[in-house]
Amino acid sequence: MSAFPDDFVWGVATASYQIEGAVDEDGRGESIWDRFSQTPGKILTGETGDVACDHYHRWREDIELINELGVDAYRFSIAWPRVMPDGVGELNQAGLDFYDRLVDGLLDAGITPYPTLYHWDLPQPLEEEGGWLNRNTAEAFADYSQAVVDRLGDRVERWMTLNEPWCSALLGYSAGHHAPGLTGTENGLTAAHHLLLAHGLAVPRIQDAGCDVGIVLNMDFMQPASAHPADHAAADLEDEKFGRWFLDPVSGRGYPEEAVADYGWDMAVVREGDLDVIAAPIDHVGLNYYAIRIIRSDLISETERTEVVPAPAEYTEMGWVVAPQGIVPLLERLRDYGYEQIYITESGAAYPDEPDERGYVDDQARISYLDRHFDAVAEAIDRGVGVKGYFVWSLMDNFEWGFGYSKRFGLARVDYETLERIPKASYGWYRDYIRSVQR
Ligand code: IFM
Repeated sequence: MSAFPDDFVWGVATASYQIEGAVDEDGRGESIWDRFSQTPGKILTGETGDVACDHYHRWREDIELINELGVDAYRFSIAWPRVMPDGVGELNQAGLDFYDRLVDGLLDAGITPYPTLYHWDLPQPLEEEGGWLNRNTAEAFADYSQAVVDRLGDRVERWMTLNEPWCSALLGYSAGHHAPGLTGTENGLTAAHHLLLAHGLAVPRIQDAGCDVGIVLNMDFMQPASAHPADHAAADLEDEKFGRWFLDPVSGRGYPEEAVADYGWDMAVVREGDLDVIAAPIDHVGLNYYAIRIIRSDLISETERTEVVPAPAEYTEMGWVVAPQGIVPLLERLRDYGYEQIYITESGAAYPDEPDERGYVDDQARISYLDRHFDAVAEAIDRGVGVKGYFVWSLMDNFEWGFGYSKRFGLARVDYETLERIPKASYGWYRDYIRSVQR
């Protein structure tokens, strides 16, 4: 018998800038990712999301692709600059119309829409005012969210505010690997706080419209390299700086103290009442899970390590460690924090797919990855975790941020010359898997 309950939601996920293209059409404004990807040297391959998968024009075909997969739900994101080109003020009705048609098309096909309001494509005019370093951006996000929910909330029940704010803040404003490409720890932490504030301000607005809302956090399981207490302490600290930096404040626990001390953060941007706003009760939480990280303390030498964890045997093309079991403690933590409605909002893998002459990819490695991760989630459910759904990343190959189109996560291959979508072996496998567990 399947461990997955009858109402378990099987889905696939994408994000606006990664698939839509049509960056200049129908009144869409510029986003920080347009600016960043068009700046020489920022994207490994020199590519942009100008065309991407051309989903903006091919959305009907994509709904077909989702429908034939037999999933219950589709997670996508709304492009803020398509809906509100300046980031504040006037709405672009043509942009809203696009998502309106998409939602109706999904519902007609019996697929439940799970939109995310922010998957990294901030309107460039807001960046000119400081972007996420500017507290006003948080207010702007709440206004934008309300405008979208006012239009779609009669048909969309479940919303996500932010996708992976760690990436927006730390990769975008601290490491410079993502748009807008700024650097400095202080910048990253300021951006993180304003992102969290944006989430907290948007939550009651969305709930007041009668909808459910949550946030999507990325978490890796931090595996100590050995039984040595120093490795354990290093893993705990890394965990605080990554997943818990966002999970704890959202859950009413404030910022993790050891990480605050380690950063030497003065918290000057945290105003009175902010932490209460950020802790606004949410209806569900999304976990994006890809890998574990093996953490070694640099305070001890190799000879001091006993009971060493074996070196990882398996990696994806991103260089991420394949470790399905790592999802279980993360899910148990979410349960222990009091969450009863948990979604795996992303999980999947990039592999060096090799198409045959017809473009077909026999991606057994991806099938094995998914199969083992589904088993791990089933185990977490057996242990009493309220996992309600699983969205595979991704429906189709797409623009993988700083890596351009060089990394492929799709269940369907995209031929970037013709923009044809060609289902891979994993697409058929996932379809059959869903049928088998739903029987
Ligand atoms: O492609 C990304 C997605 O946009 C956010 N989560 C991780 C994926 C793979 O890197």
